[in-house]
Amino acid sequence: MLRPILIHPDPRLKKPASPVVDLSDELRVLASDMLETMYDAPGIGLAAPQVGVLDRLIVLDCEKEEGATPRPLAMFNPEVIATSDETSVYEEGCLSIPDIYAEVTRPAEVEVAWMDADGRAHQEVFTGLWATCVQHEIDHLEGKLFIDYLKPLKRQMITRKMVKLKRERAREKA
Ligand code: K1U
Ligand code: ZN
Repeated sequence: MLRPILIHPDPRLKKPASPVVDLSDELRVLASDMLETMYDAPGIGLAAPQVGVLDRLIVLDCEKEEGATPRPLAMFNPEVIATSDETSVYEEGCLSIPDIYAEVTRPAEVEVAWMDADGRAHQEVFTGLWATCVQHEIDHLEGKLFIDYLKPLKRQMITRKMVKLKRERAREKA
């Protein structure tokens, strides 16, 4: 089932999410819905707070090249356990901030630990777009958006644009 994606500004996008303690079927359904919603958007990642659920769950698949084998990942309680000193700059976007892109500098490599939908523990080093995306998604779990890395004036301009967009969308719906 597709879930509606919250648009910034929304208080649910600014709150830290809670650790997942019990892996319930409800959470497995949420992970599957989030992957469906991410592919439909289309996007390469999605965090539970973006669909209004304040649990520490993210999904991602950065194999976006034509003909690449999909690699859908659902990560419960993801944690960055190591970062490289080397950084990389990527023009990021966000499904909660449509049609806005800006350069963000982050560690080029990150080691992430997480639990899968069956409760199995994983640990992996991510590089390239995977590293950028997994950090962007884990930020969502802390209530942090990529625009929080920008200068305040730029951030304010983007937020005003989003307020206008939300007003227009609400008017279209009525
Ligand atoms: O978290 C999100 O809102 C999803 C976001 C993830 C992301 C993108 C770029 C850098 C870091 C994190 C997106 O997926 S935005 C859409 C997007 O990047 C994309 C869409 C279709 C094809 C390829 C990329
Ligand atoms: Zn985002």
